Amino acid sequence: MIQQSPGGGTGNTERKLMDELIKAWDGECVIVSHDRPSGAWIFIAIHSTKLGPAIGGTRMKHYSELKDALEDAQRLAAGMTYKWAAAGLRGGGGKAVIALDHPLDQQERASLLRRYGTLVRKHRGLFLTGPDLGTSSEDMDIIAQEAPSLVFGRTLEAGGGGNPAPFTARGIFTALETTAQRLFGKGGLSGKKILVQGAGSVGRELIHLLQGCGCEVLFSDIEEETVRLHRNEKGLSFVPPEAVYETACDIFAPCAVGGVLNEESIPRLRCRAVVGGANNQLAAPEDARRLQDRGVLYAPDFVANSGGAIALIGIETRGWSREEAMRRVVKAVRDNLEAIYRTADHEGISTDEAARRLAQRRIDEGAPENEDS
Ligand code: PPY
Repeated sequence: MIQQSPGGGTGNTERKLMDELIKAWDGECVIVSHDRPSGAWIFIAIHSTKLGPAIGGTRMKHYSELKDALEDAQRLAAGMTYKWAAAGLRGGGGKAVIALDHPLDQQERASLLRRYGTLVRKHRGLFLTGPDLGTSSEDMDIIAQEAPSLVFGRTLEAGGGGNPAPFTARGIFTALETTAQRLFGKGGLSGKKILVQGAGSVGRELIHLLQGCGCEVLFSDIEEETVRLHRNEKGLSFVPPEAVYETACDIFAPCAVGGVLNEESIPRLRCRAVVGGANNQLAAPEDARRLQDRGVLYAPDFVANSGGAIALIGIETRGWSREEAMRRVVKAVRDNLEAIYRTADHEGISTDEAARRLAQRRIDEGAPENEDS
């Protein structure tokens, strides 16, 4: 539950922390709205519009503190700036967070999404959105009723690109193959032990792809129902959440929450590489160096998980078929990651630093659309 004073505002300390977050941020602006009927707070963080209008998903969930919702929006928006730039697409970085005050029934949820759609429309194309954690293609249909042509990832029936998860998973799978080839040579992923943290919409698809190529898949999740399904029906080995970091595996694939690679978890890792789909996997920039020092090869998250974003933009603005989108995703992720690993090696820098340099170069040049991506 969001800490609120009786007047519905936030407490003084929290207010100060939020002031600090906004002052310290290197992004352009944050649009803040309090949705009175539902009590939800909405943050639309616009990190950079240098390459184009800000485009990023809408995340909807509960936060134990409101400042965490603001910080999430800001960090995720910055990630989108790098994601679009690295992919060679003309999009700016933005992300929206709808921080729920209490659980909503279907009707309340739909009305909130409509009011949110109106808010997006009022900004006249500064920010375009799509599905993210806690929102679906069906939710995008509702938002798009109020904000036509500003929403990606609507249902196929409504004429949208649908659920991006299969494309995101394919991109992560490609990142795993590219990384395995670098580490283990020709045999690649075959026979390798991969630990997938989080079997949600993307994790589930990834597990399916890994099973199809002769990997030994371990998984972890916090949802009882998901654990039951994967353990009993799919026969996968389950790793309890508290044992994930010290479990020996070839590649660790975080596909759940952000911030899992930190000062405390990195020394415990027993894997050769980290390649996953979660956004903002590094808790702090220096964690990239910590991984490097431990000899763990890290596929920068905004490259490994860019498949969904690339596919939705291609399908909805360039007329790509789903097959073509899949091909483009594979090529973009593989080419970028190979270049990043090469640069990191040559320059003796972390892979995260190499990926940021690649993206920053495209931002500084105001890079034209990469027709290959
Ligand atoms: C992400 O990749 O994190 C996204 O937010 C994907 C996305 C893609 C297209 C529109 C909005 C969000």
